Amino acid sequence: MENFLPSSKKDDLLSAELILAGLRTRYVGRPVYYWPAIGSTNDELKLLAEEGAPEGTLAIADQQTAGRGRLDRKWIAPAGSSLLASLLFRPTFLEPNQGQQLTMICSLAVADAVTQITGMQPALKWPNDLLLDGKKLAGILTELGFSAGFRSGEAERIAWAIVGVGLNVNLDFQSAPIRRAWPWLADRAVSLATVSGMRVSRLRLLHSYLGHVEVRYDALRAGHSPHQEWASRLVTLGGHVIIDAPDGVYRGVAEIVDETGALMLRQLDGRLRRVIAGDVRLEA
Ligand code: BT5
Repeated sequence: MENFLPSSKKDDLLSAELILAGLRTRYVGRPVYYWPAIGSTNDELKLLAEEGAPEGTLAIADQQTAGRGRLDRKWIAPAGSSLLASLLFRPTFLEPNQGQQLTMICSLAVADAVTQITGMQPALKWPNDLLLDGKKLAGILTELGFSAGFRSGEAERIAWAIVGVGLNVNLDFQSAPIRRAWPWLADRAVSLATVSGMRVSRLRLLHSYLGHVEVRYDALRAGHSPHQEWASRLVTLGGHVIIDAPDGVYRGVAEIVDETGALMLRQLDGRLRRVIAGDVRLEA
């Protein structure tokens, strides 16, 4: 198979002008900040958020020198290969513990875009992954900033929320250069190009994603929870799982996820444990 490393095809290029030229949204993706290379789009957008950037602002890069996953893990993406995009929300209508609903709508919107542009249907995996052929296609990193009211005792609110998406598009994790550089990803990661056997336009994926985010975020603001749809598409629900959580390793059956995105695990001793964050894998 072809290497799927960067090409000069127009379809594969990103720039603020190209992004804005084809954008059909009212506010999601506006304004757009594009960098050929930057540390992390989430970090840049956080600075912009603190300077008052509006809801919908998009920070996007062709390459990141310090791309992050959760718990400061690294996100790997060679130049020209991926969609690395962060969106700013100011969801003052959400309760402070409902931030995960933004991860839900953006995960669903990435899946919508992949299906619209390639016809493939990725699976969702709790809490923040998209999978194809059982391997990781995309990861989402949601970060929240809180503000307390002016008078003491007032409830704190979500002042800003940044949702960063890393989507593997035109790269082959089995190719020799990528295997050499990141051997641990070869069996765990996958790209749209590998599964479809074709190059996929990052620009078309991005436009589709932003459009779906806007529809879903408008619905969320109007009071429609994405929880049911998101939960119904999670691959791990109902299975015997092992969860590596920040405070320990837990085994059991992943029964449900609640409205806040927490996973309810029926442990081997019958007790139900609520897990807010962690990595889940099916028991072998
Ligand atoms: C995530 O973290 O999956 C969230 C990734 C979010 C990346 C985006 S890119 C735009 C924005 N700016 C940023 O700086 N970040 C966001 P987590 O669940 O912790 O998964 C991280 C783990 O996934 C790593 O430890 C690797 O094992 C694996 N990984 C790294 N790069 C990968 C890739 N390209 N494809 C699949 N898996 C990868």
